[in-house]
Amino acid sequence: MLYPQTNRNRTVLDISGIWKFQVDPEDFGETQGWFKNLETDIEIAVPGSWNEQLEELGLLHYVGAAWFGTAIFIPSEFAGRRIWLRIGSADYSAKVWVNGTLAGENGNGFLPFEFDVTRFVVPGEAATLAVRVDSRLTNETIPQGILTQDYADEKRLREETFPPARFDFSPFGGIHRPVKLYTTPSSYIHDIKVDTSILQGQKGVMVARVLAKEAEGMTLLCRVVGAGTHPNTSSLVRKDEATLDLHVDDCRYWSPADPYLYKLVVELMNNGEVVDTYTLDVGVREVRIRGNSLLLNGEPIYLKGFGRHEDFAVTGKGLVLPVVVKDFQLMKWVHANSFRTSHYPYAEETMAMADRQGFLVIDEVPAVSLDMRHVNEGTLKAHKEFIRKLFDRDHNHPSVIMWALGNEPNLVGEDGYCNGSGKKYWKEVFSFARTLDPSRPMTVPNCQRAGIEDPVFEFSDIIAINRYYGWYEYPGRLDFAIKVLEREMDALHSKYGKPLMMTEFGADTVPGLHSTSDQLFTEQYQEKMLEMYIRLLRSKSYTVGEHVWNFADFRTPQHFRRVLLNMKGVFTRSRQPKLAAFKLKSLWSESEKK
Ligand code: GCB
Repeated sequence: MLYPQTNRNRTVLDISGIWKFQVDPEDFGETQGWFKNLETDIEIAVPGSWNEQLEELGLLHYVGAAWFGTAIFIPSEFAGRRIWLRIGSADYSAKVWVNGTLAGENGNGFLPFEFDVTRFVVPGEAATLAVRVDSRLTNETIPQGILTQDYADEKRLREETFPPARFDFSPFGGIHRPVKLYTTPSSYIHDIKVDTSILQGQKGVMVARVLAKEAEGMTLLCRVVGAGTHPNTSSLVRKDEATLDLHVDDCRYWSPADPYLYKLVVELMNNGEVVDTYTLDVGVREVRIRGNSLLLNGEPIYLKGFGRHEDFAVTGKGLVLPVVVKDFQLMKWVHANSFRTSHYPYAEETMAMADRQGFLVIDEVPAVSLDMRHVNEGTLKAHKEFIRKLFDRDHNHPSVIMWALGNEPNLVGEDGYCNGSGKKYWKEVFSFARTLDPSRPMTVPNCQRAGIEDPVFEFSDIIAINRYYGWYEYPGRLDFAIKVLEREMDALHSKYGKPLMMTEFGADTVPGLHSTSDQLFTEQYQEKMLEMYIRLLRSKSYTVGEHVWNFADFRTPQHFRRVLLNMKGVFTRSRQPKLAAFKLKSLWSESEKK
């Protein structure tokens, strides 16, 4: 799916802003026709979560349906063009009406969706937009949901959170990314997928698969703009498609040290006229695994960085561009070169910035803490659909060097997971994902509880582990914790013979709390624990990365083990550094792994 862009054939209009809002806990909005007229005085910012914005209306923990409405004006210049309505994300599902008519639905939170709304609007006239967002999750959604009753039924009352969630981040609801109208011509470039590889002698190859609609027999012209030499290529559109091979001599490869982006200009031509244009940023790079190493353009690369969250005070999960910029600044300051989009796809604006800033990204499908006892055919179907849509959205990002197809299955220790349900499930998920993208390594971060027999290890290209020895286990006993960890890492490596990375390790830390001895929650304890883990990881020849949990403190559902936030951030929720930030900065400024 292409990100909307304004160029000589296309126009984008951002219609985010302050919209009308109404919760619908009884779920009668649709039968009462709220999509025709949303009568309310309540206002809300789009993008933004309702939870903290409207806390005073009792919505901090609200999970359910809610309505968003706005009046827009369709510019006269849109006449004769195809008009699209695109929502960057709405969590977790949404139904959209334009001028009172249903335009479509979407069941994939964290992902963009769009509808051709040309027939519902009149250029030069006003129009109304209504969106019903539902933040409820079920056993058949990705992520999976949980109900209050389930904790009792599963005899896990001590684990009950409010609101209930299968994961450790607040289930914020809302329209979380920008809403845009954009136009295309009636014959248009619908999609472009570029695969890149490198050849001996500083040569780069881009293979562009272009999908063009209503364009049978037209010509696609591809031009590369940037360093080196690169002839133009053209191809006829047959059955909506064309594949173009572009060769770049003296190619400047994309890497964290030189995140060089070519511009790939694609033009749809009819009788010598340019009918549509799209310009895509392309980084030429190749990711491989060889032996114990992760290679970028043939060179070993070691990942230093964080598991993160999209989370900020008041705005919740809503996209705030200054926070995106600040977070990249802080990651650069601390000498991180990578991050994982734990535990869901991040905003397209963030992914594009990672391309430009040279960050290596592990892009995660929100199959977080899947409970195999509640997984059924519907869950598997939803999981595959999510993978297909995420791969589709993020295929062209050079920054995306690996997919995480989920996180921490078997968190609650289901019987039979390791030698039964888990193996069958993950085998299916991995082989499906590999048919869609054979070029990138794939993994699923494993939780300690699933142990070293977790079937995800067999299918993963890189062993990814989340470990909290010294925190949830062996609290305060760091020397012992590190010994246990080392034994386990060595056992994993000798069993699977694959590169290993630590995708999570960390300690909750209250800023301002200090101690001269090892004491949980102090800034010294976090600093010491992170350093001990990092020194161990670097002493092993088979490790390829260290991602600290977490970049910044983030809001979680209520539970006695969380004081509003998960406080494992190296930065506070408002992005102030804790002591450990300075330690990481010094450890990560060493250029070599050891
Ligand atoms: C984990 C989860 C992450 C939690 C973290 C923690 O293993 O992957 O979502 O936030 O532990 O702090 O408990």
